[in-house]
Amino acid sequence: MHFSTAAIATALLGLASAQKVHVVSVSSANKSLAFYPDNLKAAAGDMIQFQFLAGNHSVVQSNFDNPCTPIQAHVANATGFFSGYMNVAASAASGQIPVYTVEVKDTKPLWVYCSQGKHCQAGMAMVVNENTAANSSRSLANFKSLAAQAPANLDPSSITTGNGNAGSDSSSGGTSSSIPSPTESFPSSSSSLPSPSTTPTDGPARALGSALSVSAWTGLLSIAAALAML
Ligand SMILES: *[C@@H]1O[C@H](CO)[C@@H](O)[C@H](O)[C@H]1NC(C)=O
Ligand SMILES: *[C@@H]1O[C@H](CO)[C@@H](O)[C@H](O)[C@H]1NC(C)=O
Ligand SMILES: *[C@@H]1O[C@H](CO)[C@@H](O)[C@H](O)[C@H]1NC(C)=O
Ligand SMILES: *[C@@H]1O[C@H](CO)[C@@H](O)[C@H](O)[C@H]1NC(C)=O
Ligand SMILES: [Cu+2]
Repeated sequence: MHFSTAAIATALLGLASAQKVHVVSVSSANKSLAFYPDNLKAAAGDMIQFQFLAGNHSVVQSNFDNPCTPIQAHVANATGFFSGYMNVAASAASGQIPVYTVEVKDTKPLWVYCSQGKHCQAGMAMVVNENTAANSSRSLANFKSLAAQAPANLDPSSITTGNGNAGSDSSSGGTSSSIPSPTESFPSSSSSLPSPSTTPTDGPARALGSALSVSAWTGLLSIAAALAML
């Protein structure tokens, strides 16, 4: 079967217009332990693209009540997302930065932290679709307060669950060797979509039909394109 280039382009445009990409910077040139922004709203179907700008960080999904711990440690059948550790220096040599993109499945709050060292406790935590109208306790400020007291900062490789979903997915890893490379296929503005011509890497967080379900992929973005977004 044949598809014309025009037909494919039309299909891609349709996809791009349906989804918004929210860019979140992970750390910054000053090596801060923070996400920018750390509190954002996203619609169902939107994408959140984490761009790793410095250091060696990760993004991991937790729930509100158990910060600095992967969600699957506390929520039955949840798999949660985990970017793996993204070492920026390793990619800089090739003029690229690591990116990790998740698709937002619904508008329920998504709680996110970095599992490196004690970064989570230090405040490297964020929320998508905070909903203090539903429960005023569940604010980003309270999440960070809870995180500051968390006894440990865990990634999925250091927990066990009863449902077989534990463990980091090594194929999602944070090293540039495991990441699809095409720089030209990523958006040059935050309103466009990473091109499907990039081979998506299955993230560890596929399954789950729950509210927090996301699909995730890992890639590299050319630094020039990234700067254009900032
Ligand atoms: C670090 O950089 C971020 C992003 O540009 C900025 O918002 C923040 O204020 C900076 N922090 C310090 C301590 O300079
Ligand atoms: C990045 O951090 C992870 C977790 O601490 C560590 O295992 C890995 O060796 C680090 N990568 C580099 C290149 O330092
Ligand atoms: C988790 O999955 C198992 C097996 O599919 C199912 O029996 C169980 O009800 C699920 N638990 C929750 C809380 O969804
Ligand atoms: C609001 O959230 C807090 C923290 O998770 C929880 O302890 C409390 O039970 C929640 N309140 C309601 C009414 O669900
Ligand atoms: Cu970090």
